[in-house]
Amino acid sequence: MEDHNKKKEIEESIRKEPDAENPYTLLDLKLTHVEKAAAGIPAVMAAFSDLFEEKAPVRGMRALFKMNQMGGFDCPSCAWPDPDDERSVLGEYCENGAKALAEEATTKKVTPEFFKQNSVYDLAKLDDYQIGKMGRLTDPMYLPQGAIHYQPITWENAFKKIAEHLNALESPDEAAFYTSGRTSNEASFVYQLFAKEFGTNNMPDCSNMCHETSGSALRPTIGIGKGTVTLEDFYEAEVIVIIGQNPGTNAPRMMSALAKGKKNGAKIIAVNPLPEAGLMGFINPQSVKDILKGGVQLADLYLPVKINGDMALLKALELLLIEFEKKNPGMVFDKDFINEKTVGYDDFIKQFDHYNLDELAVLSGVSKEGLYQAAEAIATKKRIIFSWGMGLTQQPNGVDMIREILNILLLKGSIGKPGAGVCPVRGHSNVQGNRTMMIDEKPTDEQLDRLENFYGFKVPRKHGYDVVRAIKAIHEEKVKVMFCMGGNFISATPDTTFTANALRKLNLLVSVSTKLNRGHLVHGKEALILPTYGRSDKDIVNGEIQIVSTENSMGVVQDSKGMLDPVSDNLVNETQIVCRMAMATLGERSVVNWQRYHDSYDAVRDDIEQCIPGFEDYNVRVRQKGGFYLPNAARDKQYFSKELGGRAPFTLTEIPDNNLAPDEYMMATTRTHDQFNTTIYGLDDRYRGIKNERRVVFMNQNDIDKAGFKAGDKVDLYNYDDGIERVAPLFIIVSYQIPEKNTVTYFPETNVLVSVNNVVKESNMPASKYVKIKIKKHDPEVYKKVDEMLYKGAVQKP
Ligand SMILES: Nc1nc2c(c(=O)[nH]1)N[C@H]1C(S)=C(S)[C@@H](COP(=O)(O)OP(=O)(O)OC[C@H]3O[C@@H](n4cnc5c(=O)[nH]c(N)nc54)[C@H](O)[C@@H]3O)O[C@H]1N2
Ligand SMILES: Nc1nc2c(c(=O)[nH]1)N[C@H]1C(S)=C(S)[C@@H](COP(=O)(O)OP(=O)(O)OC[C@H]3O[C@@H](n4cnc5c(=O)[nH]c(N)nc54)[C@H](O)[C@@H]3O)O[C@H]1N2
Ligand SMILES: [Mo]
Repeated sequence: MEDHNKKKEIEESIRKEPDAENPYTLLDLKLTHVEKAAAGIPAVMAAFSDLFEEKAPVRGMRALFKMNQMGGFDCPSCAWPDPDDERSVLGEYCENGAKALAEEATTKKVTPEFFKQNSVYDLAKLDDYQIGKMGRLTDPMYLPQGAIHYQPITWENAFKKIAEHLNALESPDEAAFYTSGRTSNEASFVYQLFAKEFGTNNMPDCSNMCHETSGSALRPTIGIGKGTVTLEDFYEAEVIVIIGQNPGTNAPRMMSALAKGKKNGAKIIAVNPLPEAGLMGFINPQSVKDILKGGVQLADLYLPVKINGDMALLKALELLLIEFEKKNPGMVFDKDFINEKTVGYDDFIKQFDHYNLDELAVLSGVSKEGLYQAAEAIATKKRIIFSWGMGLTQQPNGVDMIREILNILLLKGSIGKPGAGVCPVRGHSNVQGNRTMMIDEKPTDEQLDRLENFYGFKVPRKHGYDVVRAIKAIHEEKVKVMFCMGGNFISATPDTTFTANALRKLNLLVSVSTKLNRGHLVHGKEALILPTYGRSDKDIVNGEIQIVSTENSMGVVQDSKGMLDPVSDNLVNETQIVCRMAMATLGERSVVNWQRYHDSYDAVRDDIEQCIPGFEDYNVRVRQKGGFYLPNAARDKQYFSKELGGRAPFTLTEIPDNNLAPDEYMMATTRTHDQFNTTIYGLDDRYRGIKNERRVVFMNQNDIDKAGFKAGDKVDLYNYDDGIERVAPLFIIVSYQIPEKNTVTYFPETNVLVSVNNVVKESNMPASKYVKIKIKKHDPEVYKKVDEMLYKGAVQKP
């Protein structure tokens, strides 16, 4: 409660500070201790306190007990799967799931009256934390050209406006349809169907900033762009390598799976520049015994890799495995698997003539002992899982690094068998389902053929814009209308100044949202906000509560049924929004019966079944306890690349040159324990010992000394990619256990430093964990250097 009051006080104090000149202020940073284990009692306390803060204790608590239960609703937070059989009586949720729910269940409202009182200009001056705390959107709102206040609009007129704008375009490719990853399978399917019938594949989505890299590596190698393991596999594994991922914060329920695997004998290896609490230990908040003894140690081995040192580390493991195999032929590699299931083994082995361990150790930042221990841990084992997150996917050579992981698993035959395989841990709760439903800027011909055959209209074949290409196309005014199905485009994307300037050129920006965010404030010439239901809300169509379905990280499709009374009677569900937009825009042109989809999710599911393999008997199986697994040939029968007759190729990759100038540092942008992407729950990062401030930069003490700084100093961060000066003003130096020359900051605040051209090779994702920065003493006048239209994100002057 005390914490809660403190938070309120801060919230109010910032709001009282309307310093229009210099918008950058710091809060009262407090450093506590860095946690050695995640979860435990403080996690439970934190979860409940958020429900109070959102003025939703009773409805929130009732909902918590339904979350991730059979017959309940899918947690809106991460995409970690639920156990197939029994679910914990205390609820299959975690602290961060509870916070996500509190955000959604909040009874605070953003009403037409609110918009009358607050202009977009005033609201944009607030930070993302303050904006998010305003509450749930209650009514459709319209911002006319030149206006600074959104005004109410009827749903019918909103759809008319969208139709007018879309139909006025010279080509359908002048529109882009963005998707964040919470949208259900049903809404996703009709959404992409509409975009294709309208005539474009411009469907940038959050995958383009998240796991596109994983898909780009996995598909050509193992024939499917998804993971190959189930939850059971975690319980049966002998070794689990967690690389570039922070499960304690971002997939907390993964911790119970790791603890169970560990209890069954698995060794856990963590590869991360930061010793994250959730990698080091776990205190199961649902086990009294665990709490009393302070939890279980998780990582048996922690390798403090340098940012982007992972490629050198993986090559070092391979070099050692090759050496071990030479000494003990047949003991380390799975020769039968290599012969029958792979291609390119000889060339792969040959490259290692050029590598030596000393060099690889230096490049990776990990000691030779550490590398030896890791190689020994996997040398004689076959049930090996590699799981990864943004630490790998948001690196310029992320695709190659994931291929290198696959190389190791192929050497060991550790894929498509119990206890073994790849686990890209997805972000948004239905981001994987969105892709299965063909929300993709580059759908395959096979997918398009099926749609075309079923519906009988000519589908566009030209690939569309992904996120980075969409930003550039908007900047060049090649895209004039953007429709966002969820998400917060301006805050989630890189190069905030560039992107903001692009978005302002749009003729129309439409956002389908649950809550107010910066995406509504950095708008086009005209803008619309369309309020919709969240996952936990009752979704009633024709008098009946509907179920929707989602797919988790492990390819399980299951139902989700909301149970909270919506905050307003004027919300429309996402599927109906799409159907009404389609009818308004396409009218007689359409061959699709949109009214049928509008009236029944079952009808949508019946047609998904016709167009997407693996959904046979969709309406029946989705209602079965625990849902159903989608087919996965790599997992089910070790059938990999179709082009190679079912085999998987070894891939040759290179180690990047990561040299930095003496005054340069490498910056990775990450999440705190108190945010969901751009939704900021609070201002702490408990596990890393940070309280009350987000504008911090983690540095190694030696770097701090060498640069003549002290911990606690105020600094400005700069990036100079493409010969442009980008600045993020006013950060506090925090001395941290992090490799030298490496720094970590939080996004979205530092997205302003990520060049739109700093992308991952092949997947074209922003490389937001590989940003070269310079750190300078804070200049009180620095805000004047910031584009006058832009501070704390982006602000448009009235
Ligand atoms: N509570 C909560 N849950 C979430 C989210 C959230 O914001 N909040 N977001 C959701 C989404 S969309 C996603 S994609 C996932 C993201 O989940 P994660 O992938 O865990 O996300 P990040 O916090 O970006 O950071 C990943 C880790 O990468 C490490 N890292 C940085 N650079 C490197 C490197 O060069 N090498 C290695 N080995 N590690 C590196 C960082 O130290 C950090 O521990 O979580 C999902 N779940
Ligand atoms: N620098 C840097 N940038 C990053 C990342 C990083 O690690 N570093 N991570 C990237 C990653 S992994 C991702 S996935 C993206 C996330 O990018 P986005 O998915 O665009 O961002 P979110 O913050 O998840 O979107 C939050 C908004 O979604 C809306 N919303 C929530 N629930 C619903 C719903 O059920 N329906 C609808 N219609 N709207 C809803 C709310 O209005 C809320 O404000 O950010 C990326 N950006
Ligand atoms: Mo993500």
